[in-house]
Amino acid sequence: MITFLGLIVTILVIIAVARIIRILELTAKLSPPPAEEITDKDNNSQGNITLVFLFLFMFFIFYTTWRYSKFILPVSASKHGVEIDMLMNVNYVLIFVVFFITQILLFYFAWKYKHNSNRRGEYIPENHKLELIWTIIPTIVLGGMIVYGLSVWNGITQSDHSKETNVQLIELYAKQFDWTARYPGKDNKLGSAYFMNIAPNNPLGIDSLDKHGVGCDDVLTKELHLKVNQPTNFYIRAQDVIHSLYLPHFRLQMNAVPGMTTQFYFVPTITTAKMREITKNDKFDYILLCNKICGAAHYTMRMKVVVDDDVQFTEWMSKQKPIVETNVASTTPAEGNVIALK
Ligand SMILES: [Cu+2]
Repeated sequence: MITFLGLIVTILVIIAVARIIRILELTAKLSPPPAEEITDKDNNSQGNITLVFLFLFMFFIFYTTWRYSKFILPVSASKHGVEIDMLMNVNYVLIFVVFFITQILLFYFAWKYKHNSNRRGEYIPENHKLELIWTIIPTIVLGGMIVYGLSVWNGITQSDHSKETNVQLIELYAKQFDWTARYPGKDNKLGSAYFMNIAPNNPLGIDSLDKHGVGCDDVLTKELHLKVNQPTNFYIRAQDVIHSLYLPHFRLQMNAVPGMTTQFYFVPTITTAKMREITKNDKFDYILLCNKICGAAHYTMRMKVVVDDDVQFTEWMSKQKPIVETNVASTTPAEGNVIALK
């Protein structure tokens, strides 16, 4: 009897559970689960968050600019660098003006035109006038910047200095991973070079048959000394891969390419001593860096640069020894292969 009653109770419980499930199914059909409804309140709070973001964004832009301004290069130490700085500043002004206008409008519009159930959006499929304005103005501004930039660059690199007689010639020779400077000595002429002559005692491959080179008065140094206000012409060569001669304080950069000689003419204007006063840093030194990723030890490829006044430069130069190894083996280069530095 108890077994029979137990069976009936079990069956009734199963039926009851089945009915409850069915009831739940039916009620679910009557009222579908509430969709993610976005209310005006949600839109307002999201709109306000975009405004908060705008203020934080602007605050951090000014803060980081101020915080890291110490890493900005000091005043240019070369004559042409002043023009480069001017070009940079004009670019900065333009970029910042456009940046602030567009970013402020972007977040302001997101806040002002957030969805509102009492307002309908306006349908504007196209607006010729607006499109002309935002095409023509940037075209004129960017075109102007390109012309301005090119004229500055051409003025720096393509001026004719061939008639100047007091130009200091210096060869800068790049190889993995160091720089060597070569001064022409009293005759102010650099001897020619040929890569087959490269040897442990002739790292630049200078041609000993050339009377201006080995056996003459050329000087090799591992520190670059420049004379203040002295027009200087760098001849730049590389032994192995492309390097780049980079003197950030002089706003000067030129690639060093194997097999050819590149040049850069400039006038240093601030001595190391004066720059130490300007930067209020007793340990300040100019530096020459390689600015092309040229191999594993690329980051070590640097050379100290010193800008001397006349007296200091003469004194330093008098301590340097000319190359006198006249016995450097020399191979007569095939025509066209010789690198003549004149
Ligand atoms: Cu390099």
